[in-house]
Amino acid sequence: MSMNRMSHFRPMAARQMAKFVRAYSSKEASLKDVFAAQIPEKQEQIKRLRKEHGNSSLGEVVLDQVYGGMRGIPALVWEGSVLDADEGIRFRGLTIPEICEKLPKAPGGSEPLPEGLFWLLLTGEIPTEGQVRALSSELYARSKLPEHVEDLLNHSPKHLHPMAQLSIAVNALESESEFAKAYEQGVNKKEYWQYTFEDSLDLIAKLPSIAARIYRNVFHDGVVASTDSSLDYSANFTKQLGFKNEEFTELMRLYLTIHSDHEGGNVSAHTTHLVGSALSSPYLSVAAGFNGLAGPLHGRANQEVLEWILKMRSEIGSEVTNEQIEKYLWDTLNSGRVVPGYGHAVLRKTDPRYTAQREFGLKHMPDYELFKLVSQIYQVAPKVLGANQKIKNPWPNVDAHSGVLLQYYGLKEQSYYTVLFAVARALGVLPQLIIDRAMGAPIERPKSFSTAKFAEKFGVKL
Ligand code: HAX
Repeated sequence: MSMNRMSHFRPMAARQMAKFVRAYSSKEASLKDVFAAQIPEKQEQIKRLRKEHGNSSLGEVVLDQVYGGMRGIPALVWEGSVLDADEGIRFRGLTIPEICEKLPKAPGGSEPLPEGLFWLLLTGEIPTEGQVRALSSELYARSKLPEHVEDLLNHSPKHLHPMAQLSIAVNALESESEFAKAYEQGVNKKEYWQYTFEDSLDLIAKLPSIAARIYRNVFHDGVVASTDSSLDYSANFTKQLGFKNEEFTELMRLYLTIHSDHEGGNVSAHTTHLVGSALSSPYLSVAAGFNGLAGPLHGRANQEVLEWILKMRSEIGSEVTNEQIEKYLWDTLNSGRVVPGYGHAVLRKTDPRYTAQREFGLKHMPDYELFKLVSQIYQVAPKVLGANQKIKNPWPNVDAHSGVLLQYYGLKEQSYYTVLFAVARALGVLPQLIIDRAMGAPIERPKSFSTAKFAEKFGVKL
């Protein structure tokens, strides 16, 4: 947005609000109109809830939760999705099969368009086909990278992990932040959400171009294909990565949709929210979230899984028996490492994101040897992990499956996999950042105590 466009924003006066509401009632209303029209009612709902229940208890917090990574403490507001331990994720109340059915598809495609999921997460509404096409075009129009970001990536050493390169590039986009510029000019806090919205769309639009540049620079010839205004977000992304297979694009649509959001407490979502609560721009907030996603216990598990599977194959050979898998699992556990792709801080059953990817595999590559190996590990691993009482969830998570699907289509560089996760995660964390700014969410500041203080509280002498 230019300075000219910026000067159009003033505190949302009744006249402007009426315009948003009028636009909202049109069937082809833009995402911004739809969201803007919802704000007063949502603000009112929160105000009423807090007025009536501001002092109601949400339960007790015990010491183990404090030392145990804050597991289960209800301490965050996250509108886009809620995670149930047994059922898995629901996006605005819809399960993965439901969103796969209801969200608009590409012409001739059968997987959901992630642009549609972004719309759903921000507004709680399923967009029309026309609205999603308009959003795809808008993202296309915003996708060009500033030269200095391209230069930074082109000068990054190839051995620098792709996630570190991604983080650098997203931080460098701060130069483009309309939110940061508006804040510097003293914009009214009621308008924060509008600049956050503009930055969020710009960032989402530019992420595939950044990710593709990293991929082409690190693993290929450094040449990134141009985008095409007639294509959707995922099709332009796979084009830029250098892939021509429509089935791979379908996988990307599913992949970006199901990796987007997993409620607010996971490291990448919580970090984005936390940093954003200090009114850092969407670029700085999301870059911080990506740094968390890069950890092996979180998003990087998708890289670790592939490495773990490939190592198993190189040690045992391509014909692997269940007994050999069991031994390999025990060897991993006994050497004090985790089995990547298994376990979860909240889930207590097979992750439906794993199941969605398995179904894609069954449809498109049932005889692929690595797909079959993942299925075979699924038969053995829960029993081995379940034998260890302290592991609360022996079932596979999203990362147990994603890598082999990518391998099948030729995206074989596993150190790149978390970058794909990151592109998807931005679609989940940015709606909440926009909502936070529209609802006037405060800076986050929980209370901490030293161990000595906790002991003193319980009358324990250390
Ligand atoms: N392999 C070995 N040990 C495991 C394990 C696994 N897959 N899952 C849990 N454990 C261990 C924990 O390390 C912990 O051991 P210590 O008490 O010695 O520290 C113990 O079992 C209890 O852990 P938990 O309560 O069951 O699980 P947490 O909530 O502490 O941790 C993790 C959840 C996802 C981090 C964990 O299951 C794990 O490390 N899994 C492997 C890595 C992985 O797949 N991460 C991706 C998760 C999904 C995600 O965020 N994707 O991005």
